[in-house]
Amino acid sequence: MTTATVAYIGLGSNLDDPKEQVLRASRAVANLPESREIAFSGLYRSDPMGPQDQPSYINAVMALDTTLSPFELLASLQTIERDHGRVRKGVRWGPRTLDLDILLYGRACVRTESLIIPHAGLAQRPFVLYPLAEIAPPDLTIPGKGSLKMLLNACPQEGLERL
Ligand code: ROI
Repeated sequence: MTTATVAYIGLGSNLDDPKEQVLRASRAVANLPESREIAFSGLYRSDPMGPQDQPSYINAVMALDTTLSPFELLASLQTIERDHGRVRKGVRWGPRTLDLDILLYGRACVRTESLIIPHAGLAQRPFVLYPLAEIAPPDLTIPGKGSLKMLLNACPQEGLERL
């Protein structure tokens, strides 16, 4: 028997009714094979990190119990992104209809071209840390980055609005 791992998925959108995009995507993630939703954070609105000439974002975080491998999970999330109208334009940090990121996969550390776990930007992003803190155990530590509490203390909630 394969034991399930708790993976945390970050969801984000700033185009085509972002709130609905995030909610629709959360249902698709919850329906993935070999996977069960454990928790879903509230929705958060924030100004774009990066180029400012784009709409504000809606973000949330989901906890998923899964026996999919990190790479199977990545492939599944990319399929959902495509099915939900994401078009990859060349613009770095440009607007997107749907962004699904593996933030954490148990205590795994993965470092490849296509996948980095824990997610590289996690520690600097209030729109990831605050929804994560809503649904994660209070004593969560992020492999290689320290305790979630410490990361929250170093990352002001400023500009992040819980809907
Ligand atoms: N900014 C916010 N507020 N939320 C996001 O999800 C987000 N995603 C991105 C970039 C463009 C870095 N900025 C973001 O990919």
